Amino acid sequence: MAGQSNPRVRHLRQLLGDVRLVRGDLLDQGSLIAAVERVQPDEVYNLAAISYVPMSWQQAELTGEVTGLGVLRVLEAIRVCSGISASRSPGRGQIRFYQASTSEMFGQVTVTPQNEQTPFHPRSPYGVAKAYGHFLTQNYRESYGMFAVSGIMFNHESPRRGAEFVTRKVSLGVAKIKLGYERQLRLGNLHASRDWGFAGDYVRAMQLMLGQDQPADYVIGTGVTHAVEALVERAFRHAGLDWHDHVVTDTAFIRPAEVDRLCADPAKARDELGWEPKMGFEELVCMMVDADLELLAASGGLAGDSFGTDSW
Ligand code: F7E
Repeated sequence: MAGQSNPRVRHLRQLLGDVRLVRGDLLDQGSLIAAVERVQPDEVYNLAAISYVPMSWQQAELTGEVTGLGVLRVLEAIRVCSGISASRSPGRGQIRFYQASTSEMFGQVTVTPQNEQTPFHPRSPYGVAKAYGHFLTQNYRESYGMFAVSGIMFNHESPRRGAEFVTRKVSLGVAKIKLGYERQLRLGNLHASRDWGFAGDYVRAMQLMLGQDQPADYVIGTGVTHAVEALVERAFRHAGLDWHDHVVTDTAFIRPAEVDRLCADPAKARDELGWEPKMGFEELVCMMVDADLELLAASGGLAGDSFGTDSW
């Protein structure tokens, strides 16, 4: 389903080839019911959200509506279209539902690494809204017997990542500096640590989750964590540059509340789904830098110009 005013729809059309796009809006219950009725899907993946954490402080109410209540509307569309009544009648068929939950729900952790039992302490309106969607997904599974599951995904990246997120901001920044378009890269907190993996590996995990006999939630991450500074160092080194010569810390990119360190314990996914990440941190960072060097060389330095340079 594509949002009604998503500027990336044209870009999506080019990537998707023969895939048919149907409109739906997480703010509009009727549009979601109409989309589910029209498509009659076997599986629904809700990957839609306001997902840039700093934006969620600027637009906290909208984040609650889209990222939180949007999950309710998708679940309701599936429930209504499946003929499941509020009194838990079995309904027609079984549409399987995947909710993109997030490690941001763990937030300020007291236990490392984090698994499916780790308590939540979200540190942003985004994390709070995602926790609502997560519990609601569990609740519809338990209340209505729906096949509804959450993947608690740690950060997952690729060359298609938006340039406002730190991995892509760094890979684009390195490429611009290497090709002589810029001299500086302005970043926020270099000491925060994240468990970064390759998005393609995580999409494989989503599909595996919906292919199980029984619905269950899974933590998906690599189990290895790195500081933003290590990401920066590796990316600049790959391009033959020293980050100390180019990176400037800028308080404009410091968040009102930070999540200092996240690290996944993906043992359940490994044991029950047979899932393991195929790409490690170094390969991921180098791949993203190479992709942006190629992109910028082809576009004369214009790619990504509208992203990643504004503070939150
Ligand atoms: O920040 C630090 C920043 O914006 C990572 C989303 O997909 O993953 C993502 O959330 C870290 C933070 O991702 C800059 O303070 C330093 O500690 O790339 P990020 P995120 O906030 O972890 C989770 C799993 C999601 O669910 C989210 O939707 O990097 N950092 N300097 C910076 N971050 C940004 N964006 N820009 C900087 O200049």
